[in-house]
Amino acid sequence: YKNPYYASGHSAMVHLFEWKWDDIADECERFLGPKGFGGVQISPPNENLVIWGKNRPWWERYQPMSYKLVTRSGNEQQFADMVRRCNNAGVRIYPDAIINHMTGNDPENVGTGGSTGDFHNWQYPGVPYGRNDFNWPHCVIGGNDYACCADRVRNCELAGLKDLNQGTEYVRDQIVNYMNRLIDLGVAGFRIDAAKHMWPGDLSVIYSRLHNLNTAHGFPSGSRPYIYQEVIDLGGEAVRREEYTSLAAVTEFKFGLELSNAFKGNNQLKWLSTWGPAWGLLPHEDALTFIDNHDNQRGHGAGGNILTYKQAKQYKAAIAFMLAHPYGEPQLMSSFDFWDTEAGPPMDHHGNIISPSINSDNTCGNGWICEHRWRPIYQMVGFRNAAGNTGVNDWWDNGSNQIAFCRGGNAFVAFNGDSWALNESLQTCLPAGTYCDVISGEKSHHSCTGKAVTVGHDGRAHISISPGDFDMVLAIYVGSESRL
Ligand code: LAG
Ligand code: CA
Repeated sequence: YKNPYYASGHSAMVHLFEWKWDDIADECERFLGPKGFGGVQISPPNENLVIWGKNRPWWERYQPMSYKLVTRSGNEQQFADMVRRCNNAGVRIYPDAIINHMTGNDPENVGTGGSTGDFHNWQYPGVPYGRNDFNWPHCVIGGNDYACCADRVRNCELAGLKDLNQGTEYVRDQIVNYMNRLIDLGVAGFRIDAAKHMWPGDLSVIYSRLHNLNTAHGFPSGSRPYIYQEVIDLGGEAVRREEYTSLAAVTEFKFGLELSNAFKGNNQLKWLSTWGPAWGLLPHEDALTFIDNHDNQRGHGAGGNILTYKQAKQYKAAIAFMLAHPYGEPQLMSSFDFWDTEAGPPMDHHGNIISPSINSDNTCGNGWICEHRWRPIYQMVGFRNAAGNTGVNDWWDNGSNQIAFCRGGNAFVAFNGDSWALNESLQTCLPAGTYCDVISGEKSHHSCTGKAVTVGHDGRAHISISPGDFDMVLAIYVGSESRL
C-alpha cells in the first residue's frame, strides 16, 4: 500500500482541489503528462450534501450522502473517462475517500445526486445506512479528547458528522464496494480522510479486501492500491501516527511546518543538511509529504503557520526544496483563490463550477491559482524525474541561509535565503556544458530565457542568486529542457 505506481519517468502528485473531471482529463493530456507529473489527488467523487445555506462552501464535499459518483465535479461517465484519459497520459488518479462519517445535522437534506436523508434519525437511503450502522451511544469529540482518549476520538463524532461504525460487516461492505468500484475504473489509490478517527484494525480489514489495481489501465498484475492516511499528529496525541504506518503511508504534517518555518527565515537553511527522519519525520517510505493542503492553507485542520501561494517567493522556494530533495513522496497543492476561508470554488449562480482558463504563459485564470503551472514548480518536477532515485551529495552551505546540493551526477540546486547575494564557484556534479536555470527561465531555441550556467570539466560553475531576484532558487539538470 506504499507504492504509488507512478508511470516510469514520472513523479509527484498534485491535488487539483475542486476541479471538474473533464478539466482534469484535459489537464492530464495537455500539461501533467507532458511535464512528467505522477498523479492527481481529486476531490471526493461520491455524492455530497448540497449546502446553499453557506453558499456552497468547499467543505460540503466532506459531508457524504451516498457512494453514487455524482458531484459538482461530474458524473460516473465523466469520472471513468477522466481516469482512462489520465492513465493513458501516464498520470495516476487518487480519490479522497470519506469513509469515517456521513453528514452533520444540517437543515438542508438533498445531495448532489438527488439523494435525500433524515439526519436526526441517521437515515441515508442512498446507501442505504440507518441507525445501526453508526457508533452508539451518540457522542461528539471535544477538544480535550485528543490528548487523553483514543476511543472517543474514534467512536464519537468529528465536528458533529454522523460517525460510521467500521466494525460492522455491513458498513465495511458498503465502503469496500465503493472503493473497489473506483479501483475497477482505474484509480491507483486513495487518500483516507480522517484516518485518525477510525480504528487501525478496521482499516486493515477494509484495505485487505480491496481489489488489485486494474491491469487494463496499465498497472502490473498484483499491484495493491497506494494508500495515504490522513493522521494529524504533531506529538502529544492519544492517537499516534505510528499506529497507522504498519498499514500504509501517512500524511506527514511536520514536513510542511518545518519547511515553512525555515523558508520564512525562522530557522537557518543550513540545518536542512540533515533533512528527513533526523528532524522527527516519518521514515521515507511511510511519508506523503507536502507544504500546504486544502485544510491548513485556510486555517482548518492542523492549522499552524503554513506557507501558501499568498507568500509566493518563499512558497516556491519551499516547494522547490521539497521536489529537489529525495525524502518523502511529494504532493503539490493546486488552489482556487480565496479570502473567505469557507468559500467554495469559482461558480456560477446555479452553483456550477467554472472551469479554469489557461493563459498563454501557462498560468490559469477565472479565479484559479494553479500553482502546479508556475514555472519554478513544474520545472522542479522535471528536475525530480532527472534526479531519479539518487541521494543527496556535495552539500554546500555558507553557515547561514545559502545552501546547495547535487543529486548524483544529474541535477544541482542552490537556494539563497540570506539578505545578501550568493556568488560562489560551486561543485554542480554535472558534465561540462552550458545549462539553462529552470527557475528563472527555460531553454528556447539555442539560448536561455533566464540565467545560463556554464559548468567546467571539473564540474564547478559560478552560481549567483541575488536577494532581489524574482526567485531565491537556481536549478539545473541533465535533460533536453535544460542543456544547451
Ligand atoms: C478532514 N480530514 O480529517 C478533511 O480534510 C476536512 O477538510 C474535513 O472538514 C473533515 N476531515 C471532515 O471530513 C471540513 C471542514 C469542516 C466541515 C467539514 C464537514 O474543515 O469545517 O464542518 O468539512 O463539511 C462543517 C462546519 C462545522 C459543522 C459540520 C457539520 O464547519 O461547523 O459542525 O460541517 O455540519
Ligand atoms: Ca469514527
